[in-house]
Amino acid sequence: MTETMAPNVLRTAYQKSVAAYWNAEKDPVNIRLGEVDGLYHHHYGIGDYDPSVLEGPEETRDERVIREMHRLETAQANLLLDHLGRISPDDRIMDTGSGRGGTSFMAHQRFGCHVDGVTISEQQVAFANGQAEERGVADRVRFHFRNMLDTGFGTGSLRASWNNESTMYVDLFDLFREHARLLEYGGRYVTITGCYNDVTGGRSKAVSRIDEHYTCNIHSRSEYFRAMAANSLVPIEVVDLTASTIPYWELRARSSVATGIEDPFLTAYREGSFHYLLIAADRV
Ligand code: GPP
Ligand code: MG
Repeated sequence: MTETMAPNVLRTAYQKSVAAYWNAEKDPVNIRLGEVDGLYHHHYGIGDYDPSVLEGPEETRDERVIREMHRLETAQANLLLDHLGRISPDDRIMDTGSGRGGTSFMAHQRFGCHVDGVTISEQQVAFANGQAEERGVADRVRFHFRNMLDTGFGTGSLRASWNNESTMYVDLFDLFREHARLLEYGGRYVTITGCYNDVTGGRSKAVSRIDEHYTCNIHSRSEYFRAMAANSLVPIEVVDLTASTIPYWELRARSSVATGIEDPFLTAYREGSFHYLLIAADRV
């Protein structure tokens, strides 16, 4: 990919603290699910779980639940990819806040195109590039230690880009300015995100607990549309996934890999102070 060097990846004390969190992260809720089939996700799940995973022999219940949670997380990434539009093998697309690479590898499997992932965690870059080597796709799927607000990639070089649950670490106006710069005319941007509800007011206690847990700053719903409109990104589809992510959190709360953040998510979604949204937009 055409790129200039983007030095000073970590520019602020805040960005350094977020990088430190992800460099140290080895949570079973992510590692054990990734081990199911080698796709390591850093996002949540959608769809109903099969209740039979909670029944059956006690000795194998844990493994059944882990597999089922992983299946719901993979379904979430597939839904995001369904909204990227037509991508051909020569196209370039970007996974913004790429984590351990799960969505990037799924995108490459589906479209056969070039995928560049960016993350401010050097551990995640190393892990995901290792996976790309193991999968034999390192010539097409690459991960970079870059700041998503200033990637250094070429202007107009992308057919599509996305943030799968990573917008809550950055200012949305700065973020969408960079996506708009990178996307070609008519290119597609997609995000799946949690946002707080303007109708119920500011951050609820449950939303604040989620922010505290991940060191992030969840934005309001309206902020997404203001920041897109200001940066030549025109929404074409908005899908409220709140009802379809609740079963994932219910199953996760009963699993051996629960982290303690399950109750705040369930409370925030059920009380209506928080939504799980997919937004797809075109660059004009
Ligand atoms: C982490 O996924 C996701 C975030 C930090 C973004 C917060 C998302 C919102 C919708 C507010 P993960 O898979 O690393 O988290 P966990 O370790 O809890 O599974
Ligand atoms: Mg996870």
